[in-house]
This record gives sequence, structure tokens and C-alpha cells, in this order.
Amino acid sequence: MDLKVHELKQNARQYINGRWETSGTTGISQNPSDTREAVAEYARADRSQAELAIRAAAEALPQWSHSGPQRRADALDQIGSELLARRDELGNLLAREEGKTLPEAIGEVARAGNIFKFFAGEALRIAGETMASVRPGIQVDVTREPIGVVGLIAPWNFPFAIPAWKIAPALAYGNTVVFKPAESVPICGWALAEIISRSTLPAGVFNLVMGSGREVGQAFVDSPLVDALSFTGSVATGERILQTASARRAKVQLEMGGKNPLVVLADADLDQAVECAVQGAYYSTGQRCTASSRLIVEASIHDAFVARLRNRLVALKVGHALDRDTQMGPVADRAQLEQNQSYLEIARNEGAEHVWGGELLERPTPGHYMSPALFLAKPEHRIAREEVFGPVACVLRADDYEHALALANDTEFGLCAGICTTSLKQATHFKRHAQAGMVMVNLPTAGVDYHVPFGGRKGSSHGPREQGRYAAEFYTTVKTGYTLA
Ligand code: TXE
Repeated sequence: MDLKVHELKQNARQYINGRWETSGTTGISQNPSDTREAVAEYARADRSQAELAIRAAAEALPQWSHSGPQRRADALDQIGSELLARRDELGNLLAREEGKTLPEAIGEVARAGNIFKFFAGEALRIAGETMASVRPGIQVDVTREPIGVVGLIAPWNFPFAIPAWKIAPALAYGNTVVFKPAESVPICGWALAEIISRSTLPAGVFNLVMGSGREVGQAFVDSPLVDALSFTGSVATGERILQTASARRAKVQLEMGGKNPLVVLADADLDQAVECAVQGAYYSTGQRCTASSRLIVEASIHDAFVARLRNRLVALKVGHALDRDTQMGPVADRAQLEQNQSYLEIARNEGAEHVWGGELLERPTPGHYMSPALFLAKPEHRIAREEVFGPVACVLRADDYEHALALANDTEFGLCAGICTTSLKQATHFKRHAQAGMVMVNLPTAGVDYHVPFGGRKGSSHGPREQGRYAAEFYTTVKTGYTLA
């Protein structure tokens, strides 16, 4: 089968045990830039179909977990090559289904392709250790083995990259996979699965199940056949998954967002700092767990920074994701738009000072458009503490560097933290003392490489890091062998 996405007619189906399967019900995926456009119809699985996929993955495990690394590397490399070759076409699909701008979407597909290629290499580099035993004549070896069947539950904001950074290491290290894309972006998940289905993976090694979190996702969480779960999404869902899955001793990895600070010190290059804020807070419509939603600015440059940022926001072009001029696409769906709007009201009611934006916008096509919003807030305001997950940022005033650092760390999250400064001393101190999994100096908090660890501290993450070589910590388990020589 060599379906091109633009030829996709109807009914993207489940991929279970090497076959494309219909479901009892279907759903329609909608374009947030033009809600009159249905991206495609897709099959919606129920719990029993999810269980079939889990069984297929469990049955494929014994053979795949003992397959040679060359076989895994070849399959992953082939998937990566096709993603890279089709980045424009798949980027167009992604922009239509999720609403990020076309350049952002093409970049995301390329990133997904590079992730598969990276893990194709990692499949060949699964190393262990040998050591002399403390007992004479005995040899000790430490090896990594797959954990088993992994359930991968993805969010809607990176419908190619996040599935890629879960699926690729899972397969590279010899696990079998059941994958559930988010409800609002099933067709991107389907398109990725369609490519994977034409690779050389044996039937059952990779399975796609589209459907609701409550049915399909929960089936992954509950099933004793699923040995490990990797989830990206909201804090509330992540915490529920953790409780249920750890009660049955499954391995769990959670990525649950952030309230990422960008500190701007008085000695910063102001234009560069404003650019970091615009890109970090508003690109991808602010729908990134790494978004800079708290801009912590030293008092002496506070007003100048806010004025320049406001000017940039006034000029920011919001529009259809496929329009060449668009810098910020629509919000991904109606529920998220409503959540964003409710936070604007909360901010006003709590006394945050409105600087710019937030209103709903009309464009030639009907879509979920809003202008980028900026507030001046106090640290106790909800808009300064809770993840909005939209194009909404707030500025907090800091007396000096120490105060700025304290404000940056005054959050239950700990994914990213950024600082703009020309002082090596302050930058170095911040890198050491920011309570976050990732720290950026003179760069936006959003925008990370695909070959190094990704993840946070505190309420942002649970379990080992994703991506890079560190992915082995989650997708493998260690075995210690003793041999009498
Ligand atoms: O998330 P959910 P939603 C945050 C962001 C956003 C909010 C809601 O604040 O506004 O979450 O988004 C599946 N068992 N982030 O509703 O519900 C679900 O089908 C198993 C931050 O999309 O957490 C989807 O595939 N799975 C974030 C995935 O979980 C379940 C990215 C995420 O959905 C399930 C996305 C269940 N009981 C949202 N219920 C980030 N940090 O990047 C739902 N799911």
C-alpha cells in the first residue's frame, strides 16, 4: 500500500497485528484553521479492540525482543527516511490537522524522521558492561533487555514528533508497541502508522489504536499485559495513570507540561530577549510544554521590555496555518480555545494588568483564532502559576537577579527555565540553580534538539528522561549475569 496523505479519502483505520481494521464507530478530524474542512474520517476503537491490539503486541514480543539489532536498525532507518522524504506533504497534513504554521509543521516531521534515524543507530549501540566479581573465578556482566509491551499515549500538540520519540526507542530496544494518538489528531497518527506498516517490522510489533482516552488509553493503563506506559499530556490524566499503573507495578514515564520561566536581566541584549519571549511564548500558538509563559524581568528594564514585546505582539500575524504570512496559527481545538479564554477572565478578575491581546479573531476562514495575550501579573495569580497551554504569557517584575531566580523556581513545575543575560557569571549560576530539567541561556525555552535528554523535575515529569541515549533508561531493564569462569 502506498497511500499519499493528500489522496486519503475516508476512514483511516486501526493497525492491529499487521492488518488494517475498521471499528464500530467513526469520527471526523477537523481543521482548526477552517472548521468547515474535515481532514478525514477515522475509525474509533472501543476497549475490546484496544485489548486485541495489546494481545497482538504481547504475542509478537518473544520473537521481536530477541531479534538482532541490524533488523531493528534497518526498519527504523527506513521509517526515518520516508518521513524525511515526505516532510512537505506530511507537514501540510500536520498544519491542517493541528493548526501549527506550515514551516513549524514541516520542521516537526523532519524532526520525527531524524529521531527514527537516531534510534536506528542506537539499536546497534546497545552496550553492556563486564566486571570481575568480588568472588574469585566469577565473571559479572550487566546487559540491557527490553521491558516488554509498551503502551504509548500521545497528546495533540506534536502529533509526529512526540509519537516518534516514544515509538522509535521502544522498537530500537526490542519492545513491542500499542500506540494511541490524541483524539484531535488521529490522522497524523494514522499517517505515521501507515509508514511504519510498510517497514520490515513483523506483524504485531507495532499497533495503532485510535479512540478516546477513557476507552483506549484506559485499556492500556489497566491491562496486565502492558509492562510499561509512556504518557504525555495533562497533569490530571498523568496522575490518574500513575496511580492505576503503579498499583499493578507497571513502569511509568509521564511528561505533563510546565510553567516555564524566562528571566530577563538588566544587562540582556533587549532585542534578543524580546525575540526569545515572542518565540518561546507564542510560536506554535503557545501550545508547547516548553513554552515561556512566565517572563521574569528585572525592574530597571521592565517597562522597556514590556513596551517592545507589546509592539512585536501587535505586529504578529495570526492566520490560517497554510498561509505564507502566518506567524501564529489557530488554537488546536474549541476546548483549548475555551480554556485559554477562561484564563483571560481569571487573570482580569484576579487583578492582573492586561497589556495586549486575547480577543477572538475573525479570519477569511472560520477557525479557532485568538490574538496573542500579555498580562502583568503577581506571582500569586493563577495565570502565573497554572499551565494555560495557549498564546498567553505574563510578566513578573523582579528586584534583582536573586529575586528573579527565586521567582523562576517558585512553581510546582520544572520542565525548562531560560535566562537572557550577557553575564557569564549569572548565566552559569542560573544553569546550576534553576530547578528544571532543561536550561536555556539567551535562547527561547521552547526548541530542543532530538538527540539529547528531554524532561523535567518536580510536577512536570515522572520517571526517566525521554530522547537521546537516556531513553534506554525507560525502554530497557538491566540484567546482571554471573558466570563461573
Ligand atoms: O490532555 P489529556 P488534553 C495539557 C494542557 C491542555 C490540557 C488538556 O494544559 O490544555 O492538558 O489537554 C489520553 N487513560 N496538555 O485533554 O486528557 C488522551 O486521549 C489513558 C499538556 O488533550 O491529558 C490523549 O491521548 N489515556 C501537554 C492524552 O491522554 C488517557 C500536552 C493526553 O490527553 C486518559 C497536551 C485515560 N483515562 C495537553 N484520558 C504537554 N505538557 O505537552 C485521556 N487520555
